[in-house]
Amino acid sequence: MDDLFAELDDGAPQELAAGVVLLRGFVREQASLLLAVAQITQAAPFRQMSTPGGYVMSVEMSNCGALGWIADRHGYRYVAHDPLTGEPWPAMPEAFLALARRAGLEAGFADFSPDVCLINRYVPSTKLSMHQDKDEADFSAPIVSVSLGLPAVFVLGGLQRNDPSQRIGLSHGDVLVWGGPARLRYHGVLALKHGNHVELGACRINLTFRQAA
Ligand code: MD3
Ligand code: FE
Repeated sequence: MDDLFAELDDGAPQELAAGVVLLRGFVREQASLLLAVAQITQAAPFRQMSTPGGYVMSVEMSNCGALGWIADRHGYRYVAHDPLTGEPWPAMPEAFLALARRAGLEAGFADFSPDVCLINRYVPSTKLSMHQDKDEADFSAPIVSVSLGLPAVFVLGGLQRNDPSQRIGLSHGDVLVWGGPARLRYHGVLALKHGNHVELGACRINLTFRQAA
């Protein structure tokens, strides 16, 4: 497990594969991000969504921004209103936008302008099965992922479901940016291991910034 977290925080962006850039320890405003997540999820509570196939996802999700990603029996899509409350999703905080832009730029993607932040909450044993992120209108925009709380093992596959995969450890404050030739690679998260994070307790939060419209 140790070398999954190799090359911890020497400051430089690491290109793990074409279009996949890891920024170890990139987040400098953890406390304010976590406060914002608490405020957002007070208005738009974390919930487990059901897939069209009838499975309940183990990860709990919420969103902020002009749009939010949802799954239900009809499929996967972006919607402007939270189906739980009927209200528009909470606005994306300026600090979220600034972080996502700064990460995109650092990874070589200028003009990243996300309209969605999907917020994923993992507790021990929560996992995310291998999938592609393909519900966005334009795949030329990258996705920026911010990891907070307990460490997780992220699985990076290829463009076909059965391609070989590699495993990457993601810790509190790490940012992963993927785009270009990597934009449609399969990926997932292994079951979260037990642990206690100083700020978040037995929990991992992942923010994914997307340009959906
Ligand atoms: C590399 N979230 O919300 S983010 C998702 O940690 C999702 O919660 C995971 O996958 C999480 O859809 C992983 C990192 C990530 C996401 C998508 C990728 C890395 C990727 C797509 C292609 C390549
Ligand atoms: Fe994904």
